[in-house]
Amino acid sequence: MPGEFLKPWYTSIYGMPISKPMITIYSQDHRYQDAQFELIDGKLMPPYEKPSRAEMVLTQVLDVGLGTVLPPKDFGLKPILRVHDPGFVTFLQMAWEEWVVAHGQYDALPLNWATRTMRHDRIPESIDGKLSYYSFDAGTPITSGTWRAITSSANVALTGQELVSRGERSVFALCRPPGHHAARDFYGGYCFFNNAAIAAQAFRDAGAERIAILDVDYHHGNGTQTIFYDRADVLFISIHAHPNQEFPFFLGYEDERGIGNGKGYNRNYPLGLGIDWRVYQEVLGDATRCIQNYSPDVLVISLGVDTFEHDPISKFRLKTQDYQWIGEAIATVDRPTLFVMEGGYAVEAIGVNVVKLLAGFENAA
Ligand code: Q9C
Ligand code: ZN
Repeated sequence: MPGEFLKPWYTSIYGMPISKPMITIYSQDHRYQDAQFELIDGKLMPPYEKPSRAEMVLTQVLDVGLGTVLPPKDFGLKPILRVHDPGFVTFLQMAWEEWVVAHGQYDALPLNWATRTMRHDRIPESIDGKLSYYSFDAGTPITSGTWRAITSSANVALTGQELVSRGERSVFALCRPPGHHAARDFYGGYCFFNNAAIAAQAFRDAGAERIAILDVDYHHGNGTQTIFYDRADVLFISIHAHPNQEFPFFLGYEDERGIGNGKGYNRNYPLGLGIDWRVYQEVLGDATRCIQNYSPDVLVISLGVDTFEHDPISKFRLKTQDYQWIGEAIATVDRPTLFVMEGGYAVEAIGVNVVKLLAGFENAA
Protein backbone atom coordinates (compact mmCIF):
# COMPACT_ATOMS: atom_id res chain seq x y z
CA MET A 1 0.00 0.00 0.00
CA PRO A 2 2.65 2.65 0.82
CA GLY A 3 4.69 1.55 -2.19
CA GLU A 4 1.80 2.51 -4.41
CA PHE A 5 2.54 6.14 -3.64
CA LEU A 6 6.32 6.08 -3.53
CA LYS A 7 8.01 8.32 -6.05
CA PRO A 8 11.61 9.41 -6.37
CA TRP A 9 12.63 12.57 -4.50
CA TYR A 10 12.69 15.73 -6.52
CA THR A 11 15.27 18.38 -5.83
CA SER A 12 12.98 21.35 -6.29
CA ILE A 13 9.36 22.35 -5.85
CA TYR A 14 8.01 25.21 -7.97
CA GLY A 15 11.62 26.15 -8.68
CA MET A 16 12.54 26.33 -4.98
CA PRO A 17 15.24 23.91 -3.87
CA ILE A 18 14.08 21.31 -1.40
CA SER A 19 16.38 19.44 0.90
CA LYS A 20 14.05 18.06 3.60
CA PRO A 21 11.03 16.27 2.16
CA MET A 22 7.82 16.13 4.23
CA ILE A 23 5.92 12.91 4.92
CA THR A 24 2.23 12.89 3.98
CA ILE A 25 -0.28 10.56 5.65
CA TYR A 26 -3.18 9.51 3.41
CA SER A 27 -5.87 6.84 3.24
CA GLN A 28 -8.34 6.15 0.45
CA ASP A 29 -11.00 5.48 3.09
CA HIS A 30 -11.98 9.16 2.95
CA ARG A 31 -13.93 8.14 -0.19
CA TYR A 32 -16.53 6.49 2.02
CA GLN A 33 -17.79 9.99 2.86
CA ASP A 34 -19.50 10.66 -0.45
CA ALA A 35 -22.88 12.29 0.12
CA GLN A 36 -25.68 12.61 -2.43
CA PHE A 37 -26.53 16.20 -1.64
CA GLU A 38 -25.62 19.11 0.54
CA LEU A 39 -28.20 21.63 1.72
CA ILE A 40 -26.70 24.99 0.80
CA ASP A 41 -28.17 28.41 0.03
CA GLY A 42 -31.69 26.95 0.07
CA LYS A 43 -30.85 24.31 -2.51
CA LEU A 44 -29.95 20.66 -2.49
CA MET A 45 -26.66 20.79 -4.35
CA PRO A 46 -23.94 18.33 -5.22
CA PRO A 47 -21.65 18.45 -2.15
CA TYR A 48 -18.72 20.87 -2.02
CA GLU A 49 -17.06 18.62 0.52
CA LYS A 50 -16.33 15.68 -1.79
CA PRO A 51 -13.72 12.95 -2.38
CA SER A 52 -11.99 14.71 -5.29
CA ARG A 53 -10.76 17.35 -2.82
CA ALA A 54 -8.41 14.95 -1.07
CA GLU A 55 -7.52 13.23 -4.34
CA MET A 56 -6.43 16.52 -5.89
CA VAL A 57 -4.23 17.26 -2.90
CA LEU A 58 -2.65 13.81 -3.05
CA THR A 59 -2.03 14.16 -6.79
CA GLN A 60 -0.18 17.41 -6.22
CA VAL A 61 1.84 15.98 -3.32
CA LEU A 62 2.97 13.17 -5.64
CA ASP A 63 3.51 15.38 -8.68
CA VAL A 64 5.91 17.73 -6.93
CA GLY A 65 7.49 14.94 -4.88
CA LEU A 66 6.82 16.59 -1.53
CA GLY A 67 7.93 13.38 0.17
CA THR A 68 6.88 9.85 1.09
CA VAL A 69 3.16 9.10 1.33
CA LEU A 70 2.27 6.62 4.07
CA PRO A 71 -1.03 5.02 5.11
CA PRO A 72 -2.38 5.60 8.63
CA LYS A 73 -2.08 3.20 11.54
CA ASP A 74 -5.20 2.20 13.45
CA PHE A 75 -5.28 3.80 16.91
CA GLY A 76 -8.75 2.59 17.86
CA LEU A 77 -11.27 4.76 19.70
CA LYS A 78 -9.18 5.58 22.78
CA PRO A 79 -7.48 8.76 21.49
CA ILE A 80 -10.79 9.91 19.98
CA LEU A 81 -12.49 9.49 23.36
CA ARG A 82 -9.83 11.75 24.94
CA VAL A 83 -11.55 14.60 23.08
CA HIS A 84 -15.09 13.45 22.26
CA ASP A 85 -18.04 12.47 24.45
CA PRO A 86 -18.68 8.68 24.53
CA GLY A 87 -22.40 9.15 23.81
CA PHE A 88 -21.53 11.26 20.77
CA VAL A 89 -19.05 8.68 19.48
CA THR A 90 -21.59 5.85 19.87
CA PHE A 91 -24.22 7.99 18.17
CA LEU A 92 -21.95 8.50 15.14
CA GLN A 93 -21.15 4.78 15.04
CA MET A 94 -24.84 3.77 15.04
CA ALA A 95 -26.48 6.72 13.25
CA TRP A 96 -26.56 5.32 9.71
CA GLU A 97 -28.07 1.97 10.74
CA GLU A 98 -30.75 3.64 12.84
CA TRP A 99 -31.51 6.16 10.10
CA VAL A 100 -31.94 3.46 7.44
CA VAL A 101 -34.38 1.57 9.66
CA ALA A 102 -36.39 4.77 10.16
CA HIS A 103 -36.20 6.33 6.67
CA GLY A 104 -34.34 4.14 4.15
CA GLN A 105 -31.12 4.65 2.23
CA TYR A 106 -31.04 8.46 2.08
CA ASP A 107 -28.37 10.71 3.56
CA ALA A 108 -29.19 11.44 7.20
CA LEU A 109 -29.84 15.11 7.98
CA PRO A 110 -31.31 16.87 11.04
CA LEU A 111 -34.17 19.32 10.60
CA ASN A 112 -34.48 21.20 13.91
CA TRP A 113 -32.37 22.26 16.91
CA ALA A 114 -32.75 23.09 20.58
CA THR A 115 -32.32 26.85 20.51
CA ARG A 116 -32.32 29.21 23.53
CA THR A 117 -35.21 28.35 25.90
CA MET A 118 -35.50 24.71 24.82
CA ARG A 119 -34.03 21.81 26.82
CA HIS A 120 -30.49 20.55 26.36
CA ASP A 121 -30.57 18.12 29.30
CA ARG A 122 -32.54 15.34 27.60
CA ILE A 123 -31.10 13.27 24.78
CA PRO A 124 -33.93 12.07 22.54
CA GLU A 125 -34.22 8.35 21.81
CA SER A 126 -35.30 8.53 18.16
CA ILE A 127 -32.65 8.86 15.47
CA ASP A 128 -34.16 12.14 14.26
CA GLY A 129 -33.97 13.55 17.77
CA LYS A 130 -30.40 12.36 18.21
CA LEU A 131 -29.31 13.88 14.88
CA SER A 132 -30.72 17.19 16.13
CA TYR A 133 -29.12 16.86 19.58
CA TYR A 134 -25.64 16.00 18.31
CA SER A 135 -25.39 18.46 15.38
CA PHE A 136 -25.38 22.18 14.71
CA ASP A 137 -26.13 22.40 11.00
CA ALA A 138 -27.98 20.65 8.17
CA GLY A 139 -25.08 20.80 5.74
CA THR A 140 -23.24 17.74 7.03
CA PRO A 141 -24.84 14.50 5.80
CA ILE A 142 -24.26 11.18 7.55
CA THR A 143 -23.97 8.41 4.94
CA SER A 144 -23.39 4.66 4.85
CA GLY A 145 -19.62 5.22 4.83
CA THR A 146 -19.32 8.16 7.21
CA TRP A 147 -18.10 6.14 10.20
CA ARG A 148 -15.37 4.44 8.17
CA ALA A 149 -14.24 7.77 6.67
CA ILE A 150 -14.16 9.71 9.94
CA THR A 151 -12.31 7.04 11.92
CA SER A 152 -9.79 6.87 9.09
CA SER A 153 -9.44 10.66 9.04
CA ALA A 154 -8.70 10.67 12.80
CA ASN A 155 -6.15 7.88 12.28
CA VAL A 156 -4.45 9.97 9.57
CA ALA A 157 -4.04 12.84 12.05
CA LEU A 158 -2.87 10.48 14.83
CA THR A 159 -0.30 8.81 12.58
CA GLY A 160 1.10 12.23 11.72
CA GLN A 161 1.09 13.09 15.42
CA GLU A 162 3.02 9.95 16.29
CA LEU A 163 5.67 10.64 13.63
CA VAL A 164 6.18 14.20 14.90
CA SER A 165 6.34 12.89 18.49
CA ARG A 166 9.08 10.52 17.35
CA GLY A 167 11.20 13.32 15.96
CA GLU A 168 9.89 14.08 12.48
CA ARG A 169 10.20 17.85 12.00
CA SER A 170 6.98 18.23 10.04
CA VAL A 171 4.23 15.93 8.74
CA PHE A 172 1.19 16.57 6.57
CA ALA A 173 -1.96 14.71 7.69
CA LEU A 174 -4.15 14.72 4.58
CA CYS A 175 -7.37 14.37 6.57
CA ARG A 176 -10.81 14.13 5.01
CA PRO A 177 -13.49 14.70 6.27
CA PRO A 178 -12.19 17.86 7.98
CA GLY A 179 -12.54 18.38 11.74
CA HIS A 180 -12.28 21.89 13.18
CA HIS A 181 -16.02 22.60 13.49
CA ALA A 182 -16.64 19.42 15.52
CA ALA A 183 -16.81 19.94 19.30
CA ARG A 184 -16.78 17.46 22.17
CA ASP A 185 -20.34 16.33 21.49
CA PHE A 186 -21.57 17.83 18.24
CA TYR A 187 -20.79 17.68 14.53
CA GLY A 188 -21.39 20.14 11.67
CA GLY A 189 -19.67 22.24 9.02
CA TYR A 190 -18.60 19.03 7.19
CA CYS A 191 -16.79 17.91 10.39
CA PHE A 192 -17.46 14.89 12.65
CA PHE A 193 -14.31 14.15 14.66
CA ASN A 194 -11.99 17.04 15.42
CA ASN A 195 -8.79 15.62 13.93
CA ALA A 196 -6.57 18.55 14.96
CA ALA A 197 -7.87 18.48 18.55
CA ILE A 198 -7.43 14.71 18.75
CA ALA A 199 -3.84 15.08 17.55
CA ALA A 200 -3.15 17.96 19.97
CA GLN A 201 -4.47 15.90 22.90
CA ALA A 202 -2.35 12.95 21.74
CA PHE A 203 0.74 15.21 21.80
CA ARG A 204 -0.11 16.10 25.41
CA ASP A 205 -0.60 12.45 26.28
CA ALA A 206 2.78 11.67 24.68
CA GLY A 207 4.44 14.16 27.03
CA ALA A 208 4.41 17.52 25.25
CA GLU A 209 3.61 20.28 27.75
CA ARG A 210 2.40 23.11 25.56
CA ILE A 211 0.68 22.81 22.17
CA ALA A 212 -0.20 25.71 19.90
CA ILE A 213 -2.93 25.26 17.30
CA LEU A 214 -3.04 27.82 14.49
CA ASP A 215 -6.23 27.59 12.41
CA VAL A 216 -5.92 29.27 9.00
CA ASP A 217 -9.15 27.86 7.52
CA TYR A 218 -11.53 30.55 6.21
CA HIS A 219 -14.10 29.56 8.84
CA HIS A 220 -13.65 29.93 12.59
CA GLY A 221 -12.53 26.69 14.27
CA ASN A 222 -15.38 26.74 16.78
CA GLY A 223 -14.98 23.09 17.75
CA THR A 224 -11.28 23.32 18.50
CA GLN A 225 -11.73 26.58 20.40
CA THR A 226 -14.43 25.11 22.62
CA ILE A 227 -12.55 21.88 23.33
CA PHE A 228 -9.54 23.76 24.72
CA TYR A 229 -11.25 26.95 25.95
CA ASP A 230 -10.53 26.41 29.66
CA ARG A 231 -7.00 25.09 29.21
CA ALA A 232 -3.61 26.83 29.30
CA ASP A 233 -1.76 23.82 27.87
CA VAL A 234 -3.27 24.30 24.42
CA LEU A 235 -3.12 27.76 22.85
CA PHE A 236 -5.72 28.17 20.10
CA ILE A 237 -5.42 30.93 17.50
CA SER A 238 -7.81 31.30 14.57
CA ILE A 239 -7.77 33.67 11.58
CA HIS A 240 -11.13 33.62 9.80
CA ALA A 241 -14.04 35.45 8.20
CA HIS A 242 -15.97 37.49 10.75
CA PRO A 243 -18.75 35.44 12.36
CA ASN A 244 -21.20 38.29 11.99
CA GLN A 245 -20.97 37.57 8.25
CA GLU A 246 -19.98 33.93 7.96
CA PHE A 247 -20.46 30.38 9.18
CA PRO A 248 -20.37 29.25 11.98
CA PHE A 249 -21.87 32.66 12.99
CA PHE A 250 -22.07 32.02 16.75
CA LEU A 251 -18.42 31.88 17.75
CA GLY A 252 -15.13 33.41 16.61
CA TYR A 253 -15.34 36.98 17.94
CA GLU A 254 -12.26 38.83 19.11
CA ASP A 255 -13.42 39.05 22.74
CA GLU A 256 -13.30 35.25 23.19
CA ARG A 257 -10.05 35.01 25.13
CA GLY A 258 -10.47 31.77 27.11
CA ILE A 259 -11.90 31.05 30.55
CA GLY A 260 -10.52 29.94 33.95
CA ASN A 261 -7.06 28.43 33.52
CA GLY A 262 -7.49 29.01 29.79
CA LYS A 263 -7.82 32.78 30.12
CA GLY A 264 -5.41 34.38 27.66
CA TYR A 265 -4.89 31.15 25.71
CA ASN A 266 -7.50 31.69 23.02
CA ARG A 267 -7.20 34.30 20.31
CA ASN A 268 -9.45 35.12 17.38
CA TYR A 269 -8.72 37.30 14.37
CA PRO A 270 -12.09 37.85 12.64
CA LEU A 271 -11.54 39.56 9.27
CA GLY A 272 -13.85 41.34 6.84
CA LEU A 273 -15.03 39.71 3.63
CA GLY A 274 -12.88 40.49 0.61
CA ILE A 275 -9.56 40.91 2.43
CA ASP A 276 -6.36 40.05 0.56
CA TRP A 277 -2.74 39.24 1.41
CA ARG A 278 -1.95 42.75 2.70
CA VAL A 279 -4.38 42.38 5.58
CA TYR A 280 -3.81 38.67 6.05
CA GLN A 281 -0.03 39.01 6.29
CA GLU A 282 -0.20 41.48 9.19
CA VAL A 283 -2.60 39.36 11.15
CA LEU A 284 -0.59 36.21 10.47
CA GLY A 285 2.57 37.97 11.67
CA ASP A 286 0.78 38.91 14.89
CA ALA A 287 -0.45 35.33 15.33
CA THR A 288 2.98 33.78 14.81
CA ARG A 289 4.59 36.24 17.28
CA CYS A 290 1.94 35.31 19.81
CA ILE A 291 2.75 31.62 19.30
CA GLN A 292 6.48 32.30 19.69
CA ASN A 293 5.84 34.03 23.03
CA TYR A 294 3.97 30.96 24.19
CA SER A 295 6.93 28.80 23.20
CA PRO A 296 5.02 25.59 22.44
CA ASP A 297 6.67 22.16 22.21
CA VAL A 298 4.74 21.50 19.00
CA LEU A 299 2.61 23.39 16.53
CA VAL A 300 -0.56 22.02 14.93
CA ILE A 301 -1.85 23.82 11.84
CA SER A 302 -5.52 23.50 10.92
CA LEU A 303 -4.84 23.91 7.23
CA GLY A 304 -7.78 25.20 5.20
CA VAL A 305 -7.28 26.81 1.82
CA ASP A 306 -10.85 28.08 1.47
CA THR A 307 -9.26 31.54 1.89
CA PHE A 308 -8.48 31.27 -1.86
CA GLU A 309 -9.83 33.99 -4.17
CA HIS A 310 -11.74 31.47 -6.30
CA ASP A 311 -13.17 29.36 -3.48
CA PRO A 312 -16.85 28.75 -4.32
CA ILE A 313 -18.21 29.18 -0.76
CA SER A 314 -15.82 31.81 0.64
CA LYS A 315 -15.00 35.50 0.22
CA PHE A 316 -11.33 36.15 0.97
CA ARG A 317 -8.97 36.97 -1.90
CA LEU A 318 -5.76 35.05 -1.28
CA LYS A 319 -3.82 34.03 -4.38
CA THR A 320 -1.84 30.86 -5.00
CA GLN A 321 1.47 32.65 -4.39
CA ASP A 322 0.26 33.84 -0.97
CA TYR A 323 0.17 30.26 0.32
CA GLN A 324 3.94 29.98 0.01
CA TRP A 325 4.24 33.05 2.24
CA ILE A 326 1.82 31.57 4.78
CA GLY A 327 4.09 28.50 4.90
CA GLU A 328 7.15 30.71 5.38
CA ALA A 329 5.43 32.65 8.18
CA ILE A 330 4.54 29.40 9.94
CA ALA A 331 8.16 28.27 9.64
CA THR A 332 9.30 31.33 11.63
CA VAL A 333 7.78 29.71 14.73
CA ASP A 334 10.50 27.11 14.30
CA ARG A 335 8.75 24.19 16.06
CA PRO A 336 7.95 20.59 15.12
CA THR A 337 4.78 21.04 13.09
CA LEU A 338 1.82 18.84 12.21
CA PHE A 339 -0.33 20.09 9.33
CA VAL A 340 -3.92 18.82 9.47
CA MET A 341 -6.08 19.27 6.36
CA GLU A 342 -9.35 21.17 6.88
CA GLY A 343 -11.38 23.07 4.22
CA GLY A 344 -10.85 24.29 0.65
CA TYR A 345 -13.45 23.83 -2.08
CA ALA A 346 -11.89 25.19 -5.27
CA VAL A 347 -11.04 21.66 -6.33
CA GLU A 348 -8.86 22.55 -9.35
CA ALA A 349 -6.61 24.70 -7.14
CA ILE A 350 -6.77 22.96 -3.76
CA GLY A 351 -3.75 20.74 -4.34
CA VAL A 352 -1.55 23.49 -5.73
CA ASN A 353 -2.43 25.85 -2.87
CA VAL A 354 -1.87 23.26 -0.14
CA VAL A 355 1.45 22.08 -1.54
CA LYS A 356 2.59 25.67 -2.11
CA LEU A 357 2.07 26.29 1.59
CA LEU A 358 3.82 23.08 2.64
CA ALA A 359 6.75 23.69 0.28
CA GLY A 360 6.99 27.30 1.48
CA PHE A 361 7.25 26.00 5.04
CA GLU A 362 9.70 23.25 4.16
CA ASN A 363 12.08 25.56 2.32
CA ALA A 364 12.04 28.19 5.03
CA ALA A 365 12.35 25.70 7.91
N1 Q9C B 1 -23.01 29.74 2.01
C1 Q9C B 1 -14.95 23.75 6.53
O1 Q9C B 1 -14.40 24.52 5.78
N2 Q9C B 1 -21.76 26.22 5.17
N3 Q9C B 1 -16.29 23.78 6.71
C2 Q9C B 1 -21.43 26.92 3.98
C3 Q9C B 1 -22.01 28.75 2.40
C4 Q9C B 1 -20.84 25.31 5.76
C5 Q9C B 1 -17.10 24.76 6.05
C6 Q9C B 1 -22.47 27.88 3.57
C7 Q9C B 1 -19.39 25.66 5.66
C8 Q9C B 1 -18.54 24.66 6.41
C9 Q9C B 1 -14.19 22.68 7.21
ZN1 ZN C 1 -13.56 26.31 6.10
